[in-house]
Amino acid sequence: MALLPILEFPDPRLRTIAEPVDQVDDDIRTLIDDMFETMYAAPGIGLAATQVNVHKQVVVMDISEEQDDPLVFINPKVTVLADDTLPYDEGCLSVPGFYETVDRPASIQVEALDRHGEAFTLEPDGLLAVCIQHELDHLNGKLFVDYISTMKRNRIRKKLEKVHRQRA
Ligand code: QAP
Ligand code: CO
Repeated sequence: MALLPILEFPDPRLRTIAEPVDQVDDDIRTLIDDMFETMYAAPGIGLAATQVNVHKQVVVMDISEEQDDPLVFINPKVTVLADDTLPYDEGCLSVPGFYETVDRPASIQVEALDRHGEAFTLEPDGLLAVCIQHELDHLNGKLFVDYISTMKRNRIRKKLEKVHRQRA
């Protein structure tokens, strides 16, 4: 197992479009295990491979209080089922310390492969629905800060750039 470094906004590598996984093999399962270790250590509730600079369509998630309900989504596809939306105060391991309200579709269906390459379908609601859409955005190079005003996004960018300078 390994802790992986997490890319932070405004790192341009977070804008990379992830490739589909063509074979769910042991290398992918090792990536998944390392992503869970990294997410649980943070701690976080969701992590996309993009955030650890691996540009494959792999997402791990666990929204349970006890961190005992790991979910894996490989090559996920989201279908919007209805036009109702849910506002949620979102954060992101790649935008540490900042939270903003984002509106997303509330009723969705998700199709994906699990860690054995088996297809499954979910109709999540609430936080799970929000989190899956947030993580799928990462695979498409998109961040939650893209949904807020340019002024707010630039303020966050400047503050994080300052943190990164002071770290260096
Ligand atoms: C995505 O986010 C998410 O700012 C997952 O300092 C979050 O795990 C989707 C985290 C909320 C929907 C709603 C954030 C940890 C973790 C921080 C996370 C921080 C430390 C964020
Ligand atoms: Co995120």
